[in-house]
Amino acid sequence: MASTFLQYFKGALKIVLVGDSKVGKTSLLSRSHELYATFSDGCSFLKKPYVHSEVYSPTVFETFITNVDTECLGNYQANIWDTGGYGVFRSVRPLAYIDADVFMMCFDITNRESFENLTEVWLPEIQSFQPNTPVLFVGMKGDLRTISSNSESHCWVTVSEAESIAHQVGCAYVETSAKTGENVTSAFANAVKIGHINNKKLGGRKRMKTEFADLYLRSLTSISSPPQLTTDPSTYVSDFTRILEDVAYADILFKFEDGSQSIPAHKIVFWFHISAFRHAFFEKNWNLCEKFQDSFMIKETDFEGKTCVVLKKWFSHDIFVKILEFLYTGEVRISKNSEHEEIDKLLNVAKKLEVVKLVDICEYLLDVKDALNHSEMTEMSLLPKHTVVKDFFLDDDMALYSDVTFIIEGTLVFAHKAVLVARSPVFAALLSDKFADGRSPQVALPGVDYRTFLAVMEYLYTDNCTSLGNIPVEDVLVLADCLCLTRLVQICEVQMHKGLLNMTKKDLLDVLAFSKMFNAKQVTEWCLYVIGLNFLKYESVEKEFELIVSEHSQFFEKHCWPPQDHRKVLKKYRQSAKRNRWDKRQLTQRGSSCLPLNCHVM
Ligand SMILES: Nc1nc2c(ncn2[C@@H]2O[C@H](COP(=O)(O)OP(=O)(O)OP(=O)(O)O)[C@@H](O)[C@H]2O)c(=O)[nH]1
Ligand SMILES: [Mg+2]
Repeated sequence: MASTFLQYFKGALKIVLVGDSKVGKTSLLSRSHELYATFSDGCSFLKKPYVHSEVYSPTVFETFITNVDTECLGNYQANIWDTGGYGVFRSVRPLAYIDADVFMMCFDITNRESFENLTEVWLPEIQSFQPNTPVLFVGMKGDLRTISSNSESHCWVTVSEAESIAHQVGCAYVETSAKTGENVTSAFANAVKIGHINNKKLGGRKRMKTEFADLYLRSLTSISSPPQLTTDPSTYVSDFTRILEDVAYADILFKFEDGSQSIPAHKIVFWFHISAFRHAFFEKNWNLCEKFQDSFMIKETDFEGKTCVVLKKWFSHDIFVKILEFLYTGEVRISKNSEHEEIDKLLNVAKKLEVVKLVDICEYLLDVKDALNHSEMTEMSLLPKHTVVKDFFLDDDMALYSDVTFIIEGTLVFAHKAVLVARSPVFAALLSDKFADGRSPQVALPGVDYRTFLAVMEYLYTDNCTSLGNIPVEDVLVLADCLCLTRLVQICEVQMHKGLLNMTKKDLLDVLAFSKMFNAKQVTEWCLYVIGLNFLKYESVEKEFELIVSEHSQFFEKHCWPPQDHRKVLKKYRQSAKRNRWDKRQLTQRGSSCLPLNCHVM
């Protein structure tokens, strides 16, 4: 802490914001920076414009000095502390409570639980540490009250309810909105007034006289930011380009009447995207193919084990390659600057074969269609969005055209070597070596859950894993790791890390052991980061903790917070809190409440 900061810090009224995660504490403070000049750059007080963001990032700890304008007390210097609402920060949070002059207890008016937690969680917590510090109830996101059509709004906390509980606690209630700025000045002015009156009542400010005061005089290093989770770039396009180029598992051969070189391909790619071929190959419905008579002809007899399709003379080899590239990868390898003639030809073939998405793209390239949904147009995968994954892999028709079958929990799942081999190095080894005799193998995977397997198959075929929210992400991660699908492991990690901030000590240690076992390196780092922020809490898990610390000593040297000195003070402070147990029953006996009474909203 810079010495100038300390200088302001000693005289300022200390306001601490507490409340559940995501109720809007940090957003309220960002709005306050627009209203009040804040000392944040280390040399001057500045105002910063507020920009509302829907993107949320959790707070661990923040503090700054600001000038709060109040009607009756003038410009009042305040030291404001923002705390993180997540349970996992519980052990470090009290560091912000030391010598607090007033607490702003925040809840989200649209989240009843966050309101109930004011008396269930937050009052007991802060009162055990600071029994003589007054509080102010602050309802957040007041702007949402104007959305009357919301079907859940009948569950929201009403103003009269909030005022009634505040009254029982013996404090005032202010409703604000960081988004619109409504009542923000009123909330802070009230907090200052309440803190000021209480200090006067107690005979002057007690700050810097407590046994913890020297904590503030030492430097408190800032918290290192949480590790950033990343996902490798997709290899879908390059994998599917390889499938197109690899003739090994081709089951169809396109021949050209004009004598151009034949092209081997895979029937499965045509399943969804070209209905003409679907009718022909899968449904054997030749009548439906009649309208394509002037485009292609399917030979009933196989050629080298492949179905032979003869493309009529007017088909250009180069244009057909572009069609195939699109069907396999979703990419149109033609630029907007290409000759109109070439795009026209592609459009013509796309129309003939009824490849609807490609027709859209060509028309866009020819400026016939606007670019509005261009990204939607080019997004392509073997299974279009509306496909039910289960129907695709379990379909009996698919059995005819699959060349590998899995037996998962007694159910047959039909798949295609070409896709599996290109997408997973483990499948590449398993299917190319062991079953090189050309048979359609059946592979039993005992112990693998059926829904988990379908989720991984969906990823292999489409690059998406839409069921991740509905099935245990850990199961998908384990299978992804077994199949060396690094990117899918990372996708699971992004999903998994969200839960880590609200985990109990034991659960977090279990996740750490799990992530180490299954190469979830980013989750491992997150677990260590969270442990680093909760050293005091984890120290009590003696043996297991010692092992973790010795194994990752370098990590903890860098990422342990707060520093050793502060941890000692925090320990002492926590011990003192044990003497101040707060009982919820005090709510009903307002007169005897140990909470200092306050003034009313201005
Ligand atoms: N509509 C609306 N949304 C808000 C308002 N204030 C915050 N939010 C949204 O609520 C989410 C959480 O806001 P934060 O300010 O980060 O929440 P927090 O209480 O600091 O959360 P922790 O740091 O985890 O304790 C964000 O996505 C904000 O966009 C508000 O006044 N109105
Ligand atoms: Mg925050």
